[in-house]
Amino acid sequence: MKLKGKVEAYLKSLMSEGRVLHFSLFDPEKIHDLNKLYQTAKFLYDGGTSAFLIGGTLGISQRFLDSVLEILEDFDIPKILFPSNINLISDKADAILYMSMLNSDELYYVIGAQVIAAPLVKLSGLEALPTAYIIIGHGGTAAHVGRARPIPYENASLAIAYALAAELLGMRYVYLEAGSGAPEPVRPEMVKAVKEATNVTLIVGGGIRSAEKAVELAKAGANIIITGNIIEKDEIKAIQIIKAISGLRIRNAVE
Ligand code: 1GP
Repeated sequence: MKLKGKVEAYLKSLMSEGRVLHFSLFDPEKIHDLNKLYQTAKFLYDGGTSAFLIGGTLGISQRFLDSVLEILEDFDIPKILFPSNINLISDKADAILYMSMLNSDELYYVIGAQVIAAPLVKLSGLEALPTAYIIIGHGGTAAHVGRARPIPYENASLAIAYALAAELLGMRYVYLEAGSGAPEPVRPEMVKAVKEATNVTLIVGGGIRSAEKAVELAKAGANIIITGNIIEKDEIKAIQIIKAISGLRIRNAVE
């Protein structure tokens, strides 16, 4: 099924039932075997993941990105780009998190890359999901490369201010990112505070490694939970996370 142009509606329809979604993140830079990618993708798809997110911080070739997307084509869920830079764009995906790293000190990550990529995104027909990317706490490689000034884990009021600014600017998605492999994920207190203060679709990722933590964040108000590292390290745990949050029905729905 071609989902280009229908991704946001698809996600909304799931969320309107009170579902919390799970996106499986694949970092092409860490994929060494496309057969293995297919097996893993099938396992996650059969387990009930809602979408595949494709992205990473370090560079990869366009050809390899296309090969990864061709492998994922078999699965009937959205393939969404999660680009760290302008090289991670392919019309073989359905949609793109069209992101601005709001707490970067580097103008390039706030608006520069977006300007360079805009004509290409338009031409590709990719569905753009306007997303505020906000780095929290540890921040990982994304914080380092993106020259972020991470918001401390406990500073929920600052996170609210950023998320509100994003909403007032018209962004429909806010991604609270603790960084891939972060020792501590975003705290539920911050997720709850941001959810209560805004009406955006709230994405939370970075350092989520257990079903308990994922459920805690979902109950706090996350609409979409992202996991990346755990998929590479422990597929069974990844499935447990998917199953745990897909069983939830929460009145977090975005209006
Ligand atoms: C990173 O939020 C994502 O951008 C996922 O983080 O790899 O720690 O799951 P993990």
